[in-house]
Formats: sequence, C-alpha cells, structure tokens
Amino acid sequence: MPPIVLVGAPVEAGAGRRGCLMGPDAYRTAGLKEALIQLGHSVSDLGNLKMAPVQDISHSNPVLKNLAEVTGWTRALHATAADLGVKPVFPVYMGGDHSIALGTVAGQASAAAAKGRPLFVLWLDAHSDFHSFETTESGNLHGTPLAFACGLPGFPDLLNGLPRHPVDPANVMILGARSIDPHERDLLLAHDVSVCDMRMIDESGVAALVKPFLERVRAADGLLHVSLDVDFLEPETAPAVGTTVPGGATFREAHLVMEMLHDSGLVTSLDLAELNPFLDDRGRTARLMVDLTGSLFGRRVFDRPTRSF
Ligand code: Z70
Ligand code: MN
Ligand code: MN
Ligand code: MN
Repeated sequence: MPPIVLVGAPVEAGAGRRGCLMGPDAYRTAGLKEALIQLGHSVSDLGNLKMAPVQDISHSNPVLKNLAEVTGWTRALHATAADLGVKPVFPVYMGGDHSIALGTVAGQASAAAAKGRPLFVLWLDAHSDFHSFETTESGNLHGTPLAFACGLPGFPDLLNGLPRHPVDPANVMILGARSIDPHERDLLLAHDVSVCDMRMIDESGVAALVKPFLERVRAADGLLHVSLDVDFLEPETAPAVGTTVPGGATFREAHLVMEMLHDSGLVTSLDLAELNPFLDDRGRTARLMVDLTGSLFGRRVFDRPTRSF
C-alpha cells in the first residue's frame, strides 16, 4: 500500500446545518493517523486546506446556498486531488460535508484520465446526492456531488474553465440509499446508475452486492474512489450527522464492506464525509469512522488463517 496522505477539508457550506467544519479535527482527536500507523502504514497529514470564496460565480436557481464558498472549496480540493491522484500516495479526504466530493472526485477523475485508466466510484450513503444545481430544492449543495462527478448538465463553471473528466455512470455504485428525491430518481434512471438500497442489502447482504462491482473494477483495470457518508450508517450507531435517516447500514455491514474493499486491493482514494462533531455522543461516531477506515486499511483479528476443522 502506498503512503497515506490525510487532507483536511473543513467544509460546512454545503450542508443545511453547521458543524461539519470540525470534522477534520475530530478525526485527528479520534486518532486517525495513529490508527493507520499502527496498521503499518506510513501516514502524513497535510493539515487543513485553505479556501478563497469565488465571487464571480452565479446560477439561475435562487435557492442555492453558499455558492461562493462551495465553489472555492471545490477548486481547492480539485487542485489537490488532481495533484495527489497522479502521485504514488493514497489520499484520504477528511470532510467536511459531502460537497467536498464536488472537488475530490473531479480531481481524482482528472488524475485517472492522465493515467489513462477509468475511475470507478462507490458511494456509501443514505442519499444519492444526484441533484444538479438546477434540480435541488433544498439548495444544500452536499446533495449534488455525484451528479457533478458523472458529468451531468445543470452546473456552473465550478472548475474555473478546467476540463471535467466525467465518471461514466456505469462505473458508479450507490450503496445504502434510502432517501432519494423525485428529481434525483428520474436522473438516476435516465443515466442508468446502479443504486443498491436498504431492501437489496436486507435481501442479498452487502457482500453479494459489492463483489460484482469490485470484479468490474478489476476487469477494467480501474481506479476506485470510495465516498463514505456518515449517514450510510444507522443513526443509532453513528449519531453525529445532520440529516438522520433511520434504517441504515449496521456496524457489522459497514465493517464488512470496508474489509472487502481492503482485500480487493482496488481502492485508491477515500472521502470521509458529513461527520458533524457538534452532534456527536462523546466522540463515538468519530471513533467509529476511524475504526471503519482502519478496516479499509487492513485491520483484522488475525493476519493469517487459524486452524480450521
Ligand atoms: C436531499 C437534498 C443530503 C445529506 C445529502 C438531501 C441531501 N436530497 N442530505 N446528504 N445529509 O436536500 O437535496
Ligand atoms: Mn452524501
Ligand atoms: Mn485533465
Ligand atoms: Mn447522506
């Protein structure tokens, strides 16, 4: 595994309530870097990115919130991800609300294009985040990053004239969905995105859903970006999130996904999104996210099989 680079993105401008800007520091307090070092990785922390609001950006939809700030973060994160994505490192983007993925996925996609390899995206989320800036009714821009990543129309020039390298919607899997708005549902169907909702998890189990996706990534020699939204998890397990949606992934399902991702050896970048430490219960959601990241980076009980009967 290449060296891990932690990038702090203290973004809350994309969410409906404040607090996600404390996310990166909560991951530091919960010992993310130390946990990864303990697993034998070499880890550096670039600190928190800086952002300058972009004033010369506008859009006809009057409900959009904090467009200047979100665009500033998108450009900063896009530049960082495009740079880290071509280096022999594994970037972990510590959000910040999920609008960070407007920049991280675009940057990783730009790097993948430079390498001539397809980018795949696994979106672990209660939501599909598949609004364009035209279709969002809440105006909360954390509801838009996956549509932007897939190259959908209805966005202003978030990348300051730099080319978008759209992720093929056929290379995306959403897992854990249970709250999708009507416009998003139409767009997901029109673009033929694979959406695995909670019913599919209940009926098939996460392993049977994730396995064929990982096989596709391997067969295509793809790079794989994983975007983990805290609300993928059941809110009783992970309370530190602004919009709680009951019926989420269990502790064990989430760990199993992370363990399978580790064993695949296919993951090349990771977002940790939507942690709101202001809403946490004595840091337990932050610690759970650190533990899940540990599973993605190889934590297991034994490093070889024990005797079997
Ligand atoms: C809804 C909207 C959302 C969280 C994404 C929800 C968006 N679709 N909420 N992540 N926590 O407002 O667009
Ligand atoms: Mn999300
Ligand atoms: Mn490019
Ligand atoms: Mn969500």
